[in-house]
Amino acid sequence: MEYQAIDFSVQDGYAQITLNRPEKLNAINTQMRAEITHAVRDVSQNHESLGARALVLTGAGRGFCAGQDLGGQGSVATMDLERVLRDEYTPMLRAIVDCEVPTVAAVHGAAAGAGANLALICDVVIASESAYFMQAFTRIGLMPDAGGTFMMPRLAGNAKAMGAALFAEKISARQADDWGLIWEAVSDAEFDAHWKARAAHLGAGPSGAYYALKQAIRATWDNNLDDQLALEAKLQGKCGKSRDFQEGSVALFEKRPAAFEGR
Ligand code: T3D
Repeated sequence: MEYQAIDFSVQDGYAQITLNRPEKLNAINTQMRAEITHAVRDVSQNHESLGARALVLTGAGRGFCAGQDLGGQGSVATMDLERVLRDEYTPMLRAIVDCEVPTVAAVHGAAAGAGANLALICDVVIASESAYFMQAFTRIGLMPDAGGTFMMPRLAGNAKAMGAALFAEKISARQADDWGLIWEAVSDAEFDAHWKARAAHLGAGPSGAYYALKQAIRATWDNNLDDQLALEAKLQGKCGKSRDFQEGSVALFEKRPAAFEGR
C-alpha cells in the first residue's frame, strides 16, 4: 500500500507511523484509518523481517491528532457514524490492541476526540509537557467513542472518566500522568530524544516476553484470578524456553547488558 495520510519508517529497532495531515491537526479520515490499520497489521505480522520490536504512533506538525475529520460545515450531517465506527475505527483499534509488538503513542500538542483515544489504546503513552488530552465529543453533541468508554474508566477510574467525558476539558499531560492515563509526561525540550530512546530500548528488547506480557495484561480485564494465574503460567512457560531468557540470565550473572535476539 502506498501511504499518503501517514508516513511509515523503521529505524533503531522500531517502526514509526506518523499521522501526516498537519494542516488538519492530523484529523483522521477514511484513508488515514485504512493506512494505519494496514501499517499496524504489517508490523504485527512481519516485525521480525522488518526488524521492528516496537511500534510508535506520532503526529506531524504541532499536534498529535484532532480526532475524526469533521470535514467542514454540512458534511457531518451525511456521516453514518455507526458504520464508520464499526467498519473503520474498530478494525484499526483492534489491530493496535492485537499488535504483536508493544505500541507507543508519542503525543505532543492536541490529542482530541478519537485522537485522544487512539493514543490511550496504545500500550504506552509518552506525552510532552504541553500536550493535552481532550474527550472533545460532547462539545459537538457526541459521546466518547474509539475505545474511550473502555479505556478511560480502566485507566483513570469511573469518576475521572465521567468528568472527562461530561466536561470535555483539556486534560494536561501532567494531569494525565497523575491520573494514570499515561505512562509519563516529559519536558517539551526532552520529548523527542526521550521517546526515541524509549522506542530504541524496546527495539533492542526481548520481543517474545513483550508479546507475552501484552497478552497477559490485556487479558486481566476479562479474567478472574485463577484464569489469570493459569495464563501467566502458560505464557511464562513459553518465555522460559526462549533464547532471550537464556541470554538474559547469563548476562545477569556476567554483570553485562543482555543482547536480546528477539523471540
Ligand atoms: O464515526 C464517526 O465518524 C464519529 C467519530 C467521532 C470521533 C471523534 O473524534 S468526534 C471529535 C472530533 N474532534 C473534535 O471535536 C476536536 C475538534 N478540534 C478542536 O476542538 C480544536 O481543533 C483543538 C482543540 C483540537 C485544537 O485547537 P487549535 O486552536 O490548536 O487548532 P485549530 O485552529 O482549531 O485547528 C487547526 C486546523 O485544524 C484548523 O483548520 P484551519 O482553520 O487552519 O483551516 C481546524 O479547522 C482543523 N481541525 C481541527 N480539528 C479538526 C480539524 N479539521 C477537521 N476535523 C477536525 N476534527
